Amino acid sequence: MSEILELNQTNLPEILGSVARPNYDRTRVKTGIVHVGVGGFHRAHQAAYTDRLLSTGQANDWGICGVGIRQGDLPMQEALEQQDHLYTLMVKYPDRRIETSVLGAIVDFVCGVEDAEPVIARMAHADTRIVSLTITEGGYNVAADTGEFDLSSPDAQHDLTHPTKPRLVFGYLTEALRRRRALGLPAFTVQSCDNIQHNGDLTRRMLLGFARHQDPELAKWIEERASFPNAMVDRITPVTTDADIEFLKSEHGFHDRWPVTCEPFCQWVIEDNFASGRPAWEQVGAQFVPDVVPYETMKLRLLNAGHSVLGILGAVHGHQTINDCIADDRFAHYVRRFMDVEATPTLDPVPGIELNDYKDTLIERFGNPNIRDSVARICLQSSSKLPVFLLPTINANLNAGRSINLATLVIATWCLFCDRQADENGKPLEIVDDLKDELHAAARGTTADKLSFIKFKPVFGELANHPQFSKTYSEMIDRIYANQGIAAEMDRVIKN
Ligand code: CS2
Repeated sequence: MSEILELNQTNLPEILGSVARPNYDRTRVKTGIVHVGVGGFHRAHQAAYTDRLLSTGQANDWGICGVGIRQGDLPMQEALEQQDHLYTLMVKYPDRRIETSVLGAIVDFVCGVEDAEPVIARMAHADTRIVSLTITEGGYNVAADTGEFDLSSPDAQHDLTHPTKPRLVFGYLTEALRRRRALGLPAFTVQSCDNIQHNGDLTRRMLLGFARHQDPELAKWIEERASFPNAMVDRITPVTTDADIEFLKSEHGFHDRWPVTCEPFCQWVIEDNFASGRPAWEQVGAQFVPDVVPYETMKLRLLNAGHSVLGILGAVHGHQTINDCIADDRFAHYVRRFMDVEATPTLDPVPGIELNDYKDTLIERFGNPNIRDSVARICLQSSSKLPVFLLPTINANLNAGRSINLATLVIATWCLFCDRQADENGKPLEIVDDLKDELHAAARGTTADKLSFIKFKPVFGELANHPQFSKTYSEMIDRIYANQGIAAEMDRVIKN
């Protein structure tokens, strides 16, 4: 076998012609976007759109500089640095085809872990017009009780008094904006690309919440000059596996330390509210709309909730992947019923989208046998997902007197998961969640008090006090704790 090439700019021409690669001169690309939180999703989504736009030859101002501000970002920085920030996108089709391209939109990477200065300087640089974020829910530092910026967190306290040595993204943004104001530069757009409801509004509230306490004058300037577009982001991006890395070696003869895999589907619906210009992402498939809310609500309540339905029920039943769940007719039928009977009645019409088609596409996407998205990934951090994906649907249906059974079984099964930490065949299931201990303790209380789990207010709020919900839930708990199996309970719920 011939030598395996390391992926980098020098070796790029040697890589097999079947692999697409940047057709633009990366040395001429300026970094108009600074992105915090370079993980799989950013690389399969925003950076992939941007790569395609750079390929048109008319967007040279919009390269991306990756930023890491946490210890956990270092492995990605290291991998990318060794390959001149090139990486491979492997798009996996249902017919088992894999479309392989090397992307070049990330042209630089700076890290703030040891020294914040290079990151602040890059954000404050005249070329920077957008700072975008995929920092996950936890990165927004929201106080659970008020929904406002959590000033009491140790990192927030630190950042308030150490403006040039920030730890939180909001400390970095504030300092960079302070410098821009001093230099007479325009403010930038802060663009959240996290899968969070009203992500732009949340970012704005958190940044201003922080800045007002550090420098009220500056906060006013930010409020007037910066912008925070909301967006709905969508592309299923499973965790990269060693098999993906091996595939590139054996099929294409090169070594990428950290490729990213994803499905063919890709969607980005963005509010057109950019303080200092933006790439023409609409030329490569993004959609700019005046109001993102109907799109994001549809996505959270159908796609993400659908994932949680399959992920939690599937994990306890013993399925490994979302496509395994869809290959099981009972699960495919259950999730579609959930979408039709419980989620859809809570949605407003979405401009340009026929919900039945959207749901058909979702079932196809979930069923893609090549994507092998693990139920474990879906179950990660359920304590921050379910209050956004599933509980609003339950609450809306309770208020309207509609069915809640399909969704309630997911909550009861999540209790069993957190209590037993094993599937029905006795195989261990791990709770990977910031509230792991609290969830386990609440679930363990079920034998003494059937409602113990749902009395955990940081996740469920007042739901346990709702008579219809607590009745439905406790009857389900009785049956599934009697070890009759999740499948039997799913059948019972579908029949009723
Ligand atoms: C998933 C999402 O984490 C989850 O529970 O539902 O990561 C989902 O794959 C993405 O939002 C798709 O855009």
